[in-house]
Amino acid sequence: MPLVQFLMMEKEIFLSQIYKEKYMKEINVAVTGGAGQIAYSLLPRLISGETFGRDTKVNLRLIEIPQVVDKLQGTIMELIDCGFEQTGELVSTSDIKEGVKDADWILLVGSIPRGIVIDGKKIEERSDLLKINGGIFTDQGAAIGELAKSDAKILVVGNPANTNALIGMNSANNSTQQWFAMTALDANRAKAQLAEKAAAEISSVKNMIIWGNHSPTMYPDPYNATINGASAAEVINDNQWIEDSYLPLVQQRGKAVIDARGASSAASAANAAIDTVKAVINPTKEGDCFSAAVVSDGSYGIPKGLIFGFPLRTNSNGKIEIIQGIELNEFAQTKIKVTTEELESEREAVADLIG
Ligand code: NAX
Repeated sequence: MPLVQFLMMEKEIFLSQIYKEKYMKEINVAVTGGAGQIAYSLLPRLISGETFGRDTKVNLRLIEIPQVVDKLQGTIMELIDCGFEQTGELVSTSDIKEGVKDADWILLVGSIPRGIVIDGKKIEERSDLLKINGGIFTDQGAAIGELAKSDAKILVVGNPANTNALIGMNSANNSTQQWFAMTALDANRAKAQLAEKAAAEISSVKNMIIWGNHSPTMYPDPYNATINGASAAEVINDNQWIEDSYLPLVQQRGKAVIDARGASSAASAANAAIDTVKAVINPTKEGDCFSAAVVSDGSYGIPKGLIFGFPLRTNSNGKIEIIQGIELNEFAQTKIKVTTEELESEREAVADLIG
């Protein structure tokens, strides 16, 4: 390589290093389930500048169970090889306390899946799943409440996401931190179905609200969603399709992906996690909302304290608000009642874990 070209390259590297050290903001992000499928799609996007901005260096802590933690070295090698300017420290650990210390964001992706065999018993029942994961989220919540930053944001992806978040939040017992359970994948799936049915651009679908639980009882609201500003249900004008096809399509999409792919949704789930983080840290555009489950303050008659999917917006001061005044027709009210009852029965099943 000619000397001049070599010197120019060296100068560029030197300047970018100085810029990084002097001017970049820094953020600590912890991810559990770091060696899992979703994490594989998620992690590069967390440290590429796409999610937290090009001016923010991301220190990433990957957390795994002790049996798997060594594998994270391979993931870290790949993350280094991506060569993103925004990459800060990359750490792997099986110690949740080390992982979440001073964290700004914590993505709780890891959990024990349905169907796993524990002590010779195949875990199939939702109540067993709730209890097993409950134990994990109690410890993780306590560590977060004690050690993460006071304004930390926590996004629970691992299922059963709403009730895991409920357990984690109660265990954290830190009112200045904010907990979310992910429903953005459901919202993206619902938007895609509505856009396809209306032969509209997906970017024209707004205000997609997922009410309730991230489970087949969720209600992906087609009446308040809009396509080019008009009610999606009115644009589509086919109530039978909405009730008989659209709702089951969205509610059962996860299972359909598993049946087709032989593995659960990973790229789209990672994408939804990124969408949620971006929606939380950036002001929401007028006339739109984002979907995630947060603790109910009694809005829309939902029992206080449940982690419930609501229409949310981030205001210009960075505060997350539950959007008020959305009209709910009789159909919506029936659906919301079902998902509320499911969440109440999940809360009942883990009552001993939430004090
Ligand atoms: P994988 O089984 O590929 O990965 C999970 C990883 O979590 C494993 O590597 C496991 O060792 C780790 N893990 C388990 N317990 C842990 C603990 N206590 N601390 C740290 N790590 C732990 O699952 P993946 O496909 O990545 O899915 C992860 C979770 O996301 C599952 O619970 C899944 O059901 C849930 N999903 C949630 C979605 C949502 O919209 N909220 C959609 C996609 C996905 O199904």
